Amino acid sequence: MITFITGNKHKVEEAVNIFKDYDIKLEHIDLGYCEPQGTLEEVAISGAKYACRKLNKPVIVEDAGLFIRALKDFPGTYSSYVQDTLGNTGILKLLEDADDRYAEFRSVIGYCAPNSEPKIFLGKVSGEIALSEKGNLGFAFDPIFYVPDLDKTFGELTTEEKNQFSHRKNSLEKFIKWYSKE
Ligand code: ITT
Repeated sequence: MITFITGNKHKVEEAVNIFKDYDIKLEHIDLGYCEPQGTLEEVAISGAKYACRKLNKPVIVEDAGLFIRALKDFPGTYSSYVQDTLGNTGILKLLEDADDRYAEFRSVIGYCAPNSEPKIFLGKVSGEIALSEKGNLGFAFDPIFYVPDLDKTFGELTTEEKNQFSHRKNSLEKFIKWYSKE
């Protein structure tokens, strides 16, 4: 049994959908942990250590973000705050005149079990910032994250569809592969 520590119900829904294909039980707790300012990796490691010590059982946490090349990787580790303040309209405005619209979603899973060192697993997905919001599925930046190969934004994909490509799918799958061998 693994406990996923997050306050984001969309993350839970996606993780449940990914874990269902494997023989690993997942539960979810919204423990709330203090995120230090730092890289995704630093936040994932400290969150996993903290939650594991607190609950005394194996846990995963995830720190994720949207990294836009033309904005020097902004909002990156500030994604959650920027989504709540500037929102998608604000990001579109910042990129109004940008030719380079390349962006990446990154997800780092931090895993920690009692009496062992934490481990991290990175997943990414490449795309572009769309010219306008499209679709109302998914959450946060999904309607402005355009995937050229699909000719769709993440906001136009069901959870099932998003889970075939997403940063979260990639990081969780790396974790699951490693964990299954342990
Ligand atoms: P927890 O820390 O409790 O897990 P959170 O929403 O605060 O939940 P993060 O600290 O990892 O999660 O913040 C990442 C932010 O990046 C998130 O709030 C969204 O705004 C954005 N984000 C991450 N993954 C995303 C995705 O798959 N689709 C759209 N936006 C995403």
